[in-house]
Amino acid sequence: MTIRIAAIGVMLATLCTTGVAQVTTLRGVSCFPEGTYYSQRFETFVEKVNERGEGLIKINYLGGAPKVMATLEVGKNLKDGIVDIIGCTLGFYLNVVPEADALKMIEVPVSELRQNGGMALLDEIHLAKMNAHYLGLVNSHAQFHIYLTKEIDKPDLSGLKIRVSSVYRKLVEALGGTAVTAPPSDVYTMLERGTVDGLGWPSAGIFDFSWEDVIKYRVDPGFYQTEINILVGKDAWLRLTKEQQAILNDVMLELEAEDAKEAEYAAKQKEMQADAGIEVIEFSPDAKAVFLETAYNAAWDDIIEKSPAYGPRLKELFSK
Ligand code: 173
Repeated sequence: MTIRIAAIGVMLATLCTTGVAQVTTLRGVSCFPEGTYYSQRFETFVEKVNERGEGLIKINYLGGAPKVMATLEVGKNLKDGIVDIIGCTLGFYLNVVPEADALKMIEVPVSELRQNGGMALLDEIHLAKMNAHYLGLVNSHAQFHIYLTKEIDKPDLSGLKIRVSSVYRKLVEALGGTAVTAPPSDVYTMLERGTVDGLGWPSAGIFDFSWEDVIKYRVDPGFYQTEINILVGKDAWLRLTKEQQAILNDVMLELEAEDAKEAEYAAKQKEMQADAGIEVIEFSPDAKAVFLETAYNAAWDDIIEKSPAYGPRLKELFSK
């Protein structure tokens, strides 16, 4: 009797497995190490889709870079169909979509981009260059900073080597510094050994990499705006039914709607930096104005030079 019940159990389990096999599975990767701050929104996205999409769609989260693949290869792997959905900042896939650099210049609410054609343009660009559908972005509402191991008293980085992603390259160069590209996972050793004298990074997330041990200063003001984009490979997207696509879109919109909490988190992280002994370097009002003007002009000049076709339109749609 017991054996017969067990046998029925096995049969049922097999039937269920056959049902589950019809679920569409997408392979997902984050451009940041698993569990770190800039992976967390994507990880929440994955959890919500898997809950909501049970029996219909499942994201198989493979983990984050550099463990599952090199940071600067995630974008290309999406383009080539090796993975299907990624959470990634522009700086790590600029080799595939140079125009994505403009994402750091978004000054209007993301909801406005859904109305004014900005999102549609981003989708057009990502489809053309990356073979990817632009689902949306999170982690907006916060800014980037320069962090240093050496003190400066004006916006001048002459003689200093600064770790950059493409986000900060032109600014660092415009301020006379030497820009050194490296993924976050390499930065601790570089700071410790003095290979670089600082880095560009947002207000949040430095504790994920223990950089507070080696960083001494944060330069204020912050500049540009952070983002993590959620991108789906075109082939994977087109394989989905309308219902499956709607699950991805709905979860995206939900995360977008609660994204304002990012600003509070950034403020909290700045307090934590102060507690950890990181001092703020603040410029005089004039120097501050020069710093910000340099940051914004260096970025837009570069974006428009890289993409005369899309650059001016992006500027128009993204600026206040
Ligand atoms: O690596 C970076 O400094 C970078 O470009 C970035 C962007 C968004 C969040 C975290 C880091």
